[in-house]
Amino acid sequence: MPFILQPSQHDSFHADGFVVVDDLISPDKIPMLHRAYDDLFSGQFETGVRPDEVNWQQGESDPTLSRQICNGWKANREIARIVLDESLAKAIGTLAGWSGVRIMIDNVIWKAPATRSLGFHQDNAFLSWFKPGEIITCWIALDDTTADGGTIEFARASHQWALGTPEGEFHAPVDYRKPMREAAARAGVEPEISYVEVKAGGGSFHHGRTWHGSGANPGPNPRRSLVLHAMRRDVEYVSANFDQGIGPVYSRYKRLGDNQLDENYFPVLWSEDGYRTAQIDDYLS
Ligand SMILES: O=C(O)CCC(=O)C(=O)O
Repeated sequence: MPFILQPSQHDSFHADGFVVVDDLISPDKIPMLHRAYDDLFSGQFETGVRPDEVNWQQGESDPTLSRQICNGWKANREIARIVLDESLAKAIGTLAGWSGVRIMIDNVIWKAPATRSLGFHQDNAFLSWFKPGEIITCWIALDDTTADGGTIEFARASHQWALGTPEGEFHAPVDYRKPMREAAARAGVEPEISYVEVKAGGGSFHHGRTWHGSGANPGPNPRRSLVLHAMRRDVEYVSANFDQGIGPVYSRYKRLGDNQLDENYFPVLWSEDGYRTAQIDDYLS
């Protein structure tokens, strides 16, 4: 069933900078996504393509760090079926008022038991390599989540604070909320933290300026999430900023002759006029 946001959920998103939702994906998809996570983090790439960022591998990496891979969709079609979904992209487009939506990147995250935190950040702070450098994110829990199990957390209404520059560590900072607290102080507000506590398959949408991060997972259960970071269809490369944020990785897909993003690497998922990158369906079948 395609996912649809209700008007009250739009209102929450605009007031708070995020909205928590149930049933982004159906529960019967969860076991195969768990198997896809096992494959990706043990170096088995179903399509033969290595994801753009592989930040953790079984047997090689620190077991206390959160496992992270970016653009798992290129390596595994179970991941691709979720993050290239048209209805999630349409929900993002209607929340943002965009007439078309591309995937910027996905984020495949696995907080195993006894893993450390992920630092608070604003996504848009890493995006000056394209313009407009703005994204909206759909975060999907693949396990039931709890506040004390390292779920994602948001600083309410922090999308109204100033856009900062990238600061602090993403993986396992000593004080994972510190950059957010400093930003709150600059904004002159006391931060109010809200946790995404949902059943597997639920999750959230958040604005690219909303401060978010996640605490340690001290408990016995894994906390896996699949994240769709989406951009406007009409974005363009800004080559002067290719060394900023995650630009060094994703500028490698720039075409020689122009600043348009290539749909093979940043497919269009949904458009008001009905356009969607045609090759997606061949890829998924
Ligand atoms: O899943 C998480 O804990 C954080 C994800 C996140 O911050 C992101 O994808 O930008």
